Amino acid sequence: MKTKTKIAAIILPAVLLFFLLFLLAGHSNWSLLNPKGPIAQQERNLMVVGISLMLIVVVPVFILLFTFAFKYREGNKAKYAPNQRHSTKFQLLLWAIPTVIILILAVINWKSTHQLDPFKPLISNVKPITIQVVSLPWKWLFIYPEQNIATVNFVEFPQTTPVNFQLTSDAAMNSFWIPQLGGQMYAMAGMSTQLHLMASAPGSFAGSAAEISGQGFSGMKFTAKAVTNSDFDSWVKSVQARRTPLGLAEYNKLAAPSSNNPPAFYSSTDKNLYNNIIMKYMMPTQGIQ
Ligand SMILES: [Cu+2]
Repeated sequence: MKTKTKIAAIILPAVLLFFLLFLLAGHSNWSLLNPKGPIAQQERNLMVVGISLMLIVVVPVFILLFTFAFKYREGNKAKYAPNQRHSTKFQLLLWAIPTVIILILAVINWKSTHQLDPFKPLISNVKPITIQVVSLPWKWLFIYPEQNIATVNFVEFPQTTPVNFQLTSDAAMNSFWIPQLGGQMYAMAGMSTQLHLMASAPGSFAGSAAEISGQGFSGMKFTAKAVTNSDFDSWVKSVQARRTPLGLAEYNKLAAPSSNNPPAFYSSTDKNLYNNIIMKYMMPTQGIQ
């Protein structure tokens, strides 16, 4: 190998490696690489493992691309072999590496797809909390059936407690996403989906609508706040103490289109509100009119 080829063969992988390390450094805005809960952590690891395995093919391909272009450039006296047709060794290598990588990826993905099924409750000694989520145009409504309160564009729950989100929509289909806690889940009218998440420590996490749903979509953001158990209890009491019940009239106002809604808090809700919203699309005469 000539000196220049050697230099290229060292610099190229070094640049790629540096870029990869920069990506993995966990820049604060890159929430997917900065997980704050067990589900998001496993999903991040899965992404890193998958990308690393694929780089085993991608990095050599790019190194070879530049090496060949440099070696067989005009004016260089590289060996000219126009009758070269077949190399069993090379063919074996060419097929074996991707086959092994795909087998490893298949096993890892099969296992983690079942392990990280969003509908599967998390294993924990702590009693889970249920929060019902309704996608409205263009805001998120959170109903706490156990605490009998509701909020808009703000959701609070205790840390290290499994959160059982039940999701539906009283409008177009949408996607509920708290990137630092886990992947998205669809919210669809006339049915209820589930998403099980948990925060490992107190903190505020950005939540959004990950599916374009119309005019006010960009303002359909919320804060997900994880707090200690005692902080959660006192927060629930403070919301219950407000005199702002979420009756049918208030709900219908909320369900009407509006954009960039600030957080709102309701001291009580109708026990069947969530089910009625679903039934509205199943049996129109039984649900909310
Ligand atoms: Cu799809």
